[in-house]
Amino acid sequence: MSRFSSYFLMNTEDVIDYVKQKLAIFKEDAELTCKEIGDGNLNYVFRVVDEKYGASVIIKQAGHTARISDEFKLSTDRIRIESNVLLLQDKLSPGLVPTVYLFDEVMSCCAMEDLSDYTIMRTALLNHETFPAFSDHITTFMVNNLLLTSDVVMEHKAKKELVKQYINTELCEITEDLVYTEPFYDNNNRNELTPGNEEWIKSTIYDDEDLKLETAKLKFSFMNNAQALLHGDLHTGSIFITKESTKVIDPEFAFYGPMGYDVGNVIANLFFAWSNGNAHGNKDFTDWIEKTIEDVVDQFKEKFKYKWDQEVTELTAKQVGFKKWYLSEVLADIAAVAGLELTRRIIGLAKVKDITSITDSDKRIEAEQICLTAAVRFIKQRSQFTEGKDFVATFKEAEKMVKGLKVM
Ligand code: SR1
Ligand code: MG
Repeated sequence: MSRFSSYFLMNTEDVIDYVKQKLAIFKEDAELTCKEIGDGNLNYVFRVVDEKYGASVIIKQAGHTARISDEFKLSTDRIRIESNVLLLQDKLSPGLVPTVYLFDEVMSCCAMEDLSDYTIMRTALLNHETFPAFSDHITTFMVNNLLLTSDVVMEHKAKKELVKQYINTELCEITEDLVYTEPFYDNNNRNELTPGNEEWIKSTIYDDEDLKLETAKLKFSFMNNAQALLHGDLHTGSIFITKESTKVIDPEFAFYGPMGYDVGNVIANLFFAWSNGNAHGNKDFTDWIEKTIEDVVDQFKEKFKYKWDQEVTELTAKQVGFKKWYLSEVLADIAAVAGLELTRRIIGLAKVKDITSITDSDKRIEAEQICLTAAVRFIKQRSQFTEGKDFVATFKEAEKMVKGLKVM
């Protein structure tokens, strides 16, 4: 009987044995080494390399709790979701995700293409690198995966089958708590406010009852609007990138939810990169980020409309005016989710390095206040964001307001 016929959490030695038994990637006389390279919040990621011939593979394994904290008890089923979603996304948007070689239900792990020629996008953005092809790649990824898994295109019974397959109870609960609830209520006492910014955050976020009403509406839309199969955690740490190529990874939070969730996450995380560039006075970089944010929104709209006309199958969705209405709802969700992501990464426990690595305390507080000022507008005035430039203009106004307040 194989020692991999019942689940245990593997170490690097186990992983070497595992790939020898389970995969046909390596030669008989390969000299395998293995390192745990994960830096995400949930899983263990091993890179196995044949030092003799150069072949390599990634093994990703889920534990029964989150890697960052035992407080989060999680089903290992998330690896099934991740593997299946990657396989589906590879069909819907070829070339934009890593190839999956194997999914192992018993060991709750999967084997996939090693992308070590790529850099995690957040790391590259922290070095203020720019990626001219990014907006084109990410908008193709989002339009194809979102529109083609929706009721607008799919036969409705087949779509409902997918909704069932991708019920993702525990990971959705993390998002419901960390994105939609705790940043506004601190109900689990897990928020972490930057010293010196507490009073401002209290009056701008915790005490704003109108804001909390809007976020309550958005939470119930997140839980009930099974619009499309989302990636579910599409931040710049879930993207591997080079100048020429983009690969989206880590869809373990995937489930059927509102399309704007993915696009809003991309936008918010680009604003975090902007904030880092701004704190370091790198105008060329912030100019590129502004242009990229505009392009992501505008290219998403254009590709969405084009794909809609090509692919729509549903009779009632062809009704004149419906496409325009549908897209306007998605755009409002994009703005709202951008606001929610900006808020939760600053107030909640899962932070982003773009902000935490700003060592000058005044500059960090300023960056946080700019993000949160824009976030409140994105949430409350969400139906007013119809073009890329609206997003950037609001952020720049927020910057002026926060800097103006400091002068007074
Ligand atoms: C406990 S998990 C915290 C965060 O990490 C993931 O990447 C998701 O963004 C989640 O909200
Ligand atoms: Mg992740």
